[in-house]
Amino acid sequence: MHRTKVRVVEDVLDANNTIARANREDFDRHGVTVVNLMSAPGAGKTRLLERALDGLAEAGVRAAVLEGDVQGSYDADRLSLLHIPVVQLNTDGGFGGECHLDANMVRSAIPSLPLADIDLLVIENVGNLVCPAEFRVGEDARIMVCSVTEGEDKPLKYPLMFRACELVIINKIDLLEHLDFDLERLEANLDAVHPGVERVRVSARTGDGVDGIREWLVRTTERASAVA
Ligand SMILES: Nc1nc2c(ncn2[C@@H]2O[C@H](COP(=O)(O)OP(=O)(O)O)[C@@H](O)[C@H]2O)c(=O)[nH]1
Ligand SMILES: [Mg+2]
Repeated sequence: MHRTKVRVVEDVLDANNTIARANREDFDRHGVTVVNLMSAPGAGKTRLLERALDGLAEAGVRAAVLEGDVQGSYDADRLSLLHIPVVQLNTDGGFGGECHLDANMVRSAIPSLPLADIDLLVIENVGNLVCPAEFRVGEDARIMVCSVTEGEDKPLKYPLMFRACELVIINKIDLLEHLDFDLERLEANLDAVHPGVERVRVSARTGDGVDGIREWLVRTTERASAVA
């Protein structure tokens, strides 16, 4: 009985990986670098994108966003103000209100994406600390956002999310003076599950540290297009 359940999960993930590879081929064919942005709900993904994507065109990177939400288009509406292409993907519309994006959902959005006109696609995943890490969607890199209001223990409690990423953004540092939060302890917990993972300390509210994210996005886009 137990073994049957395990088999079903393996099959689902195998099928997902096959579709993720097809997505990746489509992105590569158009020379588009894809970044999967993950976090708990409210960690600041959309606010960070509002900050970090502003000014990216001046750095030579044409960006678009694929916005994943269970329902609604609140974040997509906010990001549209940046005058970049934004495509909304709702998981309640035929996808059962899933708590993460999977490769098939992203595949369904590909015809709506202007792949020929962009260099970078950022996918804002559904806010969740467990499922998004299990489902590759055809991305080149993953960013995990954790905010200082979530507690220092999150890397230890949700290690997969913190292991399955190339950059960790520690957000909301403007709030540190009001909190009983130990940044060094968070970073030590991070190193315990993903030793040496690249990290930046930022405040999407004040803009402190956001240049580091913009530089990382430019670097990652240049590196991926050099390999392609
Ligand atoms: N104080 C503070 N609030 C922030 C910061 N980043 C985001 N927020 C707030 O946190 C809430 C959730 O942000 P949002 O970007 O919607 O999070 P998402 O659900 O991860 O996309 C909003 O009220 C933001 O204004 C930050 O750096 N500092
Ligand atoms: Mg959001």
